[in-house]
Amino acid sequence: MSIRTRAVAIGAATAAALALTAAPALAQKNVITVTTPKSSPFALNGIPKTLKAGTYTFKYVNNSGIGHNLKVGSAATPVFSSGSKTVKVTLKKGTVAYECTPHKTMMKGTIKVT
Ligand SMILES: [Cu+2]
Repeated sequence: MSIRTRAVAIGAATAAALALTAAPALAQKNVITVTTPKSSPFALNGIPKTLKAGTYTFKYVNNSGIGHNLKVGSAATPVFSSGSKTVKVTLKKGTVAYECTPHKTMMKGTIKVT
């Protein structure tokens, strides 16, 4: 690595450290909105396939009129049929399962946590 390349690399590392320091102000970024629309009443839309390890608030908006919940890992919202509820969960590296407990044979999936 040349001196110049190294200087650029150190600059990038400093920028990354500053970004980490600023992260708490961006906590809102960790809100994930999940929806079940009336037009697709057994869908769980908006759940990412991958997430970085960390604490997230899943805001589940259920517009279906059918009683659903959102369980991510071991944390779950109550079952409800309209409006929205939130569930906060800390995700660790690995694979995390999510589901709607009353309909877990079809409303389910996994998130890869990196
Ligand atoms: Cu359900």
